[in-house]
Amino acid sequence: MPSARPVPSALRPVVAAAAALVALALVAAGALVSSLATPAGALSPAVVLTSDFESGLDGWQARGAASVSTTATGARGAGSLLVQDRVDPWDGALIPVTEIFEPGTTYTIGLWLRLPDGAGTADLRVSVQRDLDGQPSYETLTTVEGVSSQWRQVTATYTPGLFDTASLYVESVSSPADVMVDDVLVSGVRYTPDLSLTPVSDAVSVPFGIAVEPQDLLGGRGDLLAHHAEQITPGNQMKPDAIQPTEGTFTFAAADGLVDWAIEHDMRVYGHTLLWHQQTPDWFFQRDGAALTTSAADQALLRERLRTHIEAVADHYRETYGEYGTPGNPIFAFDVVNEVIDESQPDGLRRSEWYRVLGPSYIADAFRYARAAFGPEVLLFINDYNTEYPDKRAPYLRLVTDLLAQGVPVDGVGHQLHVEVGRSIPMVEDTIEAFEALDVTQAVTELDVSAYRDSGESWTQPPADRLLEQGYYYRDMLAMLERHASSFESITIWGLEDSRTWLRSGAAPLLFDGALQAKPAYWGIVDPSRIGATPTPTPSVTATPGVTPTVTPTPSVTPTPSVTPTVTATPSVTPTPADPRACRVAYTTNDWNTGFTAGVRVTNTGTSALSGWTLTFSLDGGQRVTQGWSASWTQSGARVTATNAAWNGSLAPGGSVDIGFNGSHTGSNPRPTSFALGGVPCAVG
Ligand code: 9MR
Repeated sequence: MPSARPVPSALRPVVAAAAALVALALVAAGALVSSLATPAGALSPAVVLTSDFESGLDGWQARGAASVSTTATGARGAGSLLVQDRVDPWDGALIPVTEIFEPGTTYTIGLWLRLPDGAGTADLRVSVQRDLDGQPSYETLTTVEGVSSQWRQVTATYTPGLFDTASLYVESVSSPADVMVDDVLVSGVRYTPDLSLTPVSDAVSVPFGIAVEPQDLLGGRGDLLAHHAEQITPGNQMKPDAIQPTEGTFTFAAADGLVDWAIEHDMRVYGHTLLWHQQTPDWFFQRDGAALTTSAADQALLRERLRTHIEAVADHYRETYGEYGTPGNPIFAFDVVNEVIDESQPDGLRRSEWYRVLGPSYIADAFRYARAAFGPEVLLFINDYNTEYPDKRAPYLRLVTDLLAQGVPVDGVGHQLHVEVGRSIPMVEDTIEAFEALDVTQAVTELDVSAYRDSGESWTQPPADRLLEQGYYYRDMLAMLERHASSFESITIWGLEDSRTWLRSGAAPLLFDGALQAKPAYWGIVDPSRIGATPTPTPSVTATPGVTPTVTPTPSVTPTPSVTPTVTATPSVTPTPADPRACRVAYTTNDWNTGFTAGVRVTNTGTSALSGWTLTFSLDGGQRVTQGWSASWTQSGARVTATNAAWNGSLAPGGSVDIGFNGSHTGSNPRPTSFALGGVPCAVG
């Protein structure tokens, strides 16, 4: 089956280079790595575009104010494309790809870039403009920093969403320097999922959902989604910036595309989100361009904007699909407020613009407006991340308890569960149990499990043993959630397949790889026997050295009891005469562009109980701790100190405590290499 449109006859395939690019695309998609993956059938890589500029412009044109011509100097052969007369960063060179690209197919784009001699350096971008229903969208495929007069080879992958017209282009971040382009080669691969696999929704007793973007509905991705999920959450399309970019202008097209698809596939929709501190346009918090104050008039204005926004969303979906709770309308739940907790604040509430202008009252108001607008059939959720950590759990629980006591219509509590392999599952269960005491339902709203334990790890694809470990983690997490199934309205995973995660490349946090094939993570949920038993006992078992020598059972060979005492004597097994003050630290992080969440598990591997402890380590890459939990955190230069909270100071031999923090970094996030507990160096790992 051809994976993309035929190569225009004018374009000559460059077979070796194409094969290399396709191989790259497959590695990026994980197709060559996951040993448990069903073979990625029906892969049909095809070169869809080549331009070597040796006999003309090969269909390339000027974009914006620029002019284009060919030069005699090529990256490898003779000839390249020269872009001149640029004024703005978006002026450049483009090639129309309307007839070349197909929505939902994954393309690998390779090209060479440089600046002319003497032009200094510039940060360049390879981008795509897609126009749909008269609305342009601009997507950066890759940014190439510091391009000089040396040729640089660039590779990017890209999966277009729907478009009426589309163009591939080269631009810059800011400099209008002249640019040279050569040897452009684009190949496409259409991946085909295995639809004979058991749907995840059949294996999970709670309604199972996946968060999606419009690209996830197309081609093989759409087939995969329809096969495994029974509800979707729009990843970005229902956020305030998507729905009301300027005051009074409502744009529902992208969100409606997702809802229409859900209806066609008999699925429910979980709405996300009516209020957030991110992805909310500035105009919400301004009057005539100036920041709103806390005056009664400004407070009334912001409250009115909140009410208007919520009503507009509710009215739109009622008018379009019928009353909520009737068969035509699939929206059954909505995140009303997202991420309003900040455990480092005395009142536990985030200091957002909402809070600055309105104080804490906006939360109850949002729920009341939502109930009035949506009616009783839509479940109203509060949603947050890191809710498993005790320091976050406490203010979350307090807030929901207070809201319920005031009669505020909160129906459900969401736990995002953006975690990494190894984050404590018992801690998650403790949070679930804490909320089971309240009159609310619960949902896992954004589960994903990064394969990276910390920011020191980096790879194109996780090693096979880590993917297996991730499979065990999903298995254990879902098994725990199943024990609480009656407390849950739904369980949603934040993304369909690894190539489209919000996490950094290589995190591979989802159930399917970029080639749409099942990973061990899928089998961990659907049929754990396919990934075998956990190979080694979990580290906490080894923490009690006195217990280890129960290697005794050999006596069956010689039943004479006299043999036994010699067995017990194996003192060499017991680690050196018990150290009263030994410790071990496991440090994991979940990274994004400029920030990270770190989980730190401290285990007392010594023989004496601690009452009160202090952990020290260094962040040597300029990282800053922005917010910590389950300990009192301070930072001086690179040195970070965490001192126990009032409730977790006692640490028995073999006992562990989980603490953590959010941090910022500026591009690199090296992990700390040494930790000390009360000044005593700890084992790491
Ligand atoms: O998945 C979303 C990603 O595409 C956006 O760039 C990002 C912007 O803030 O938001 C992501 O979704 C977030 C969700 O809305 C709330 N919880 C955290 C999610 C991951 O950042």
